[in-house]
Amino acid sequence: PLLERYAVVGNPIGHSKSPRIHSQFAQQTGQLLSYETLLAPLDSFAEAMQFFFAQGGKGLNVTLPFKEQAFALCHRLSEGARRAGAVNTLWQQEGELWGDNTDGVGLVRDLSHNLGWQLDNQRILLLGAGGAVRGVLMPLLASQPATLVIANRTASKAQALAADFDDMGPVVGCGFADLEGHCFDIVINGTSASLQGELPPLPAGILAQGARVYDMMYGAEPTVFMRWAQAQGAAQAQDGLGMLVEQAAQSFFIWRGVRPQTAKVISSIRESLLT
Ligand code: SKM
Repeated sequence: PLLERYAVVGNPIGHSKSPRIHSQFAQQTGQLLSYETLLAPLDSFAEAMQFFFAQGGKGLNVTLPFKEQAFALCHRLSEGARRAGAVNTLWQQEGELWGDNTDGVGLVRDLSHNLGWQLDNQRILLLGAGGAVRGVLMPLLASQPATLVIANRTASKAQALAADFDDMGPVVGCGFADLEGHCFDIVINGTSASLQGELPPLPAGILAQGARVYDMMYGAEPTVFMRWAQAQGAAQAQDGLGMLVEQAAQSFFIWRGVRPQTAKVISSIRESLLT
């Protein structure tokens, strides 16, 4: 085929913005490629993935609920993917399946490059202890926060996660109630609560003066978490659309060796959310 094929695989997958993002990257950089959505049956991710590559597919993004399965199927992993225990970017090289995880790089790039938030020496709070949080811990710790606290409904899960990464920097895990009396410069929501319109039970007063808040979720409207942050006096509250576009840019770079510009793509996807 004339166009090299890429896709994002998940279940469900209809909501994915990845095809729009990657076709804008391709257009902008003059790369000839196609990028589609691929709905894999819940019990047949491996088969769907193998079929895609057998048909000549060049690369896949992987989204929920298949990132851990993708990780397990890879022959070669980046350090980030190994640490995350999850893969969102797949490609083949010399007959082997390679995997990386670009979510954390995407988050850090959105925070520091796009938003201009300082990360080093900051007190950072991460909410949740699931895959989304595990996936971003390595790049976040690499940006040298003063402290990184992981808070979760089940404290033991946050503590176990922190223990997996404490060779990389000052990270601890706790329950939400344990946050009482502490405050943070940056708070990042990685719970899926936002999706259901729910708020993690956070004590008041955890935002330091001038604190900035980030929700990994995104949508047409500010998330409940962003509204909570504004009511608590946050200096800024941002959703996760920039992270989505930046993780895509990093995948595109891995596959094509070209780094696309993201600012215009972020605003164009933002507009499409509103219509
Ligand atoms: O990690 C990303 C994935 O690469 C693509 C995606 C999407 O298309 O919605 C979301 C995230 O899981």
